[in-house]
Amino acid sequence: MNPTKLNWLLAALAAITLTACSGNEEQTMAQPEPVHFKSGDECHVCGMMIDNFPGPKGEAITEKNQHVRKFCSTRDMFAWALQPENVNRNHTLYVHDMAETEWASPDDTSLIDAREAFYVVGSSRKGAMGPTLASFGNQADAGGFAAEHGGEVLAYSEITMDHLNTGMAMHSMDGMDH
Ligand code: CU1
Ligand code: ZN
Repeated sequence: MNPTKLNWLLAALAAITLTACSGNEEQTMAQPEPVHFKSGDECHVCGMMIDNFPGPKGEAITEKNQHVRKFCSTRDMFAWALQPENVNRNHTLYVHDMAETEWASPDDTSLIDAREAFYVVGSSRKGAMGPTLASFGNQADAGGFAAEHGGEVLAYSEITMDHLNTGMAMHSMDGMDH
């Protein structure tokens, strides 16, 4: 390769890198709206009928094909979202804000962005799969819940598989198709 060509190549590479770095304002695609739960919906992880159970639910709208996955509990939503094939995907995730709705039968008008939510892990309140993560739109509400029912407040990004399994009943992952 002659020097002129090399210089040209380097300049071109630099330009590409610059473009990539200034991608901050890359088009933010409109986030899909939450889908309401309906009677007969089954949990994508465990297969249970979702509306028979108390506690916050979760749902995912997949990044690629906008497939809707519904979960009986925030616990099962995380069990799916933290799988290696999902954890780095930008799936849209929703959970109920338990400050806005009843534990016994969460209302879908209070679905919030799961990635912005705060979670109480290890409280005494049970969801569909037993111990679960109580989800809240704001940290103070999560703190209030933890003061009353025990547990620790964590942000979405702080939650790991360990939080799902500590004190939580293990159950078969047989229904775990993706
Ligand atoms: Cu279940
Ligand atoms: Zn489930």
